[in-house]
Amino acid sequence: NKSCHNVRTDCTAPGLRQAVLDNLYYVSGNTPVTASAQDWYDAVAYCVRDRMLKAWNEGIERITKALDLRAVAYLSAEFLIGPQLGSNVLALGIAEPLREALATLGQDLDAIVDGEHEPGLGNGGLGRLAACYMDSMATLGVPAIGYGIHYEFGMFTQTIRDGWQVEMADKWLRQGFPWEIVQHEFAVEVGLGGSTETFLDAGGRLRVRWNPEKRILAVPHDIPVIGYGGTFCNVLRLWSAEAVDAFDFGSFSSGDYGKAVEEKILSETISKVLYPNDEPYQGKVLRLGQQYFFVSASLRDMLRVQQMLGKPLDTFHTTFAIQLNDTHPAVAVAELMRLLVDGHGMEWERAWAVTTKCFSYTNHTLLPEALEKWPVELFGGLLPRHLEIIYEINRRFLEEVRAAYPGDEGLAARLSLIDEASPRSVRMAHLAVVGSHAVNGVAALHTELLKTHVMQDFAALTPQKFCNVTNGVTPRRFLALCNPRLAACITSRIGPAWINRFEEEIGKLEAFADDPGFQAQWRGIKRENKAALSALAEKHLGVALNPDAVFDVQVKRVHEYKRQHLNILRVIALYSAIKRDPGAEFSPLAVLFGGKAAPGYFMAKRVIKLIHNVAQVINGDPDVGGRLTVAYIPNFNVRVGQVVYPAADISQQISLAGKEASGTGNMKFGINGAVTMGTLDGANVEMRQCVGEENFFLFGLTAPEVVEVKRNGYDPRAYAATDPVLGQALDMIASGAFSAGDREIFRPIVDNLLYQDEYMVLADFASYMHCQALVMEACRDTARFTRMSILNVARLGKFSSDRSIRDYCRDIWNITPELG
Ligand code: 26W
Repeated sequence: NKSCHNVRTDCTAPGLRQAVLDNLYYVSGNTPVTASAQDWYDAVAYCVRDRMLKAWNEGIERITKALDLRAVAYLSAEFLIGPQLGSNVLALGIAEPLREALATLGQDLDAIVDGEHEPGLGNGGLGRLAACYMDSMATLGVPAIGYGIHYEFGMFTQTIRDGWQVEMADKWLRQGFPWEIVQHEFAVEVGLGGSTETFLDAGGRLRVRWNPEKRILAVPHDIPVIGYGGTFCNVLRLWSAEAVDAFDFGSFSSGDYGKAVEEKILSETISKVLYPNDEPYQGKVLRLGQQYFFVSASLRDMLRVQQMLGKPLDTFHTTFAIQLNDTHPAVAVAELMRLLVDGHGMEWERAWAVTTKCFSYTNHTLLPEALEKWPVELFGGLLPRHLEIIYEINRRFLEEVRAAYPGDEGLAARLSLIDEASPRSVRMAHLAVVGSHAVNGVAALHTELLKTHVMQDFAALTPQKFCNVTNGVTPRRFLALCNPRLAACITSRIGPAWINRFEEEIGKLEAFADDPGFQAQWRGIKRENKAALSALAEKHLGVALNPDAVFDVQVKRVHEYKRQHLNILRVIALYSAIKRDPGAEFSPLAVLFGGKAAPGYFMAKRVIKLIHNVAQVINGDPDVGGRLTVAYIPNFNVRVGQVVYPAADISQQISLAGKEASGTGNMKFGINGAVTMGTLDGANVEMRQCVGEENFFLFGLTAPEVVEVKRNGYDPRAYAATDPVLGQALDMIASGAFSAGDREIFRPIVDNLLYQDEYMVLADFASYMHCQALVMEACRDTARFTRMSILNVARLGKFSSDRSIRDYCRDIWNITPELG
């Protein structure tokens, strides 16, 4: 109806055109003549955001009005949401009219979408998982709020200088972020430090009061998360820290301007920067401050909703199911107890019942060095009241343990929330388990290992708490959006329902696995995607990648347990084989790497340097003649991933069995038609079950074999001595073949492999090389390999995050999705 044409809601091409022009003029102060690329982006982003606001406002009302509704509160220190414009356009279904509208203005929608600088508010898997789950909850109609931190600096930008990683600050807000709405009226104060005191309340009861030394203002920044179809919208609420008072007028008036703003600066450091270390955690007080800051603000926000609904506090768990994404927000258990007991005078037992019914905890790692433990002294200095509460939770918990297992003091010590070894410390995973009604691992193998190793005592004590929810990824961003060619091809055969019913629909593709016409189309698309990635590599790296080569890719954080060095040893062995017999047949292979190393991770940074040096030698060797190419894609992030996954033929998932909790990159590659070369680790195990063993390239020790070999005394040198291919690859590195004769630069890597090799690279090498030969053979048989690729997509329906969210709803949250 043209008469009620509305510039903020109209989704026709002319309406969108007018909206963009209006924004350009009234929001950015520009005309099409003066507008920069950023101005066009902003104008389009605000135009798209306007069209989300109906669903957005209905979403807010839903949570704050419905008395009988249980919402998920997803607590996560990281949300790696990726670029927003493209995914929101997809969800609203306005790509075509918007493209047309922009074309009439001489603008290209794809170029504008590609120009977005993503908010890097996460390290890797855990943060991206949180974002996929937000997408699935909105798509399935699960009312949810994501609570996290509005870091001023996200994940660093990785640049490469002379083969070394160099970190640069990521000031992602420099150009503004059109998707967020600041909600000052919902700001809350958060205390830190100070001491506690007891007092008698009006009813004559002994109560405790915390007198924090300082207070910080937590200000919510809301980002809408709209589901596919555009009708259901949730919110991601990220807290940023501000000084309670802008500055100290006392100091200001007396002329000490520096001191006047000091407090402001100190307060704001809380949300200043994302810690870029995943895994080995560092006991830094600022990190604990960040965790408590966002947890406290979030719980107070939830209690505000509870009170606004007029519901009594002892029904709080009927309003919110609170999910702890790893232990980073685990202090929430103590904070909710404090708010209920100290703040509202609730009896301990009642408060504890409410608390445990609210919380559930997802564990994301088996690595012992990643389990968070805070020295008691540090913890008590920052959160004195919470330490007392944790002691009380522990006292009551150990009383139950001792009643159930009298005389077993070893068991009590192992289960205790406090590690008595010096320095005494708070075990955050134990706090999370005791304070939750459900604990889950992120893949079947991972959950099994949790129950039998890392948490075996807890599993024996409360077996009913433990369950598995295998991770998933959103097929919207990681197929429909990032691989439009393949998406259109799939839709042309099975219709579009796979986009929000992936698990149910994608299997229909299997019928076309051997259809020659479909196969040719499939290969053509892969080739176009490879050409697109090649163009980027050419532009940014000056490396020529042959789109007819097999693209073999490993992109993920750089970690010894993920074994990028196993991959590069394989590359060196292939190179040696070519050098030995340059005339032998060798089908073109491009081996691509990408990923960031934690800035303080010595070995990981040296592995990055090694890969670069190997690349330089191989790519420049005329004997190789371009048949083997190695490239390192810098600054791997969500945006880069969206170009890389669609272009891969082979996905490298080669962690030592028992170390990778799940992996999610494996799934992103798989649903884009890459065939996995991998170990029986994390979700690889289940992916292989789904695609069939003949469509998966397996190698390496199994988790029980790893334990067995280590028990018998693992000696990496024995492998180097008996396998000439391995011995030679190591010798080449050691002798300086990739470092212009410098024998020192990579000595730490070679020595570590020969004398320690904690992640058993040498033990798995021969099996990996054997597997490589099978891969090359399979790739030569085009029809067979295309069939493998199609079947990988068709049979990975289970790995949609929609399935994961349904699992959480049914097994943990007791919530029924409103859609689908
Ligand atoms: C305390 C420092 C720290 C920071 C982040 C420790 C641990 C983390 C994360 C748990 C690391 C992470 O991202 N883990 C990954 O989580 C993914 C989602 O479940 C899994 O797929 C990966 O296997 C797991 O390594």
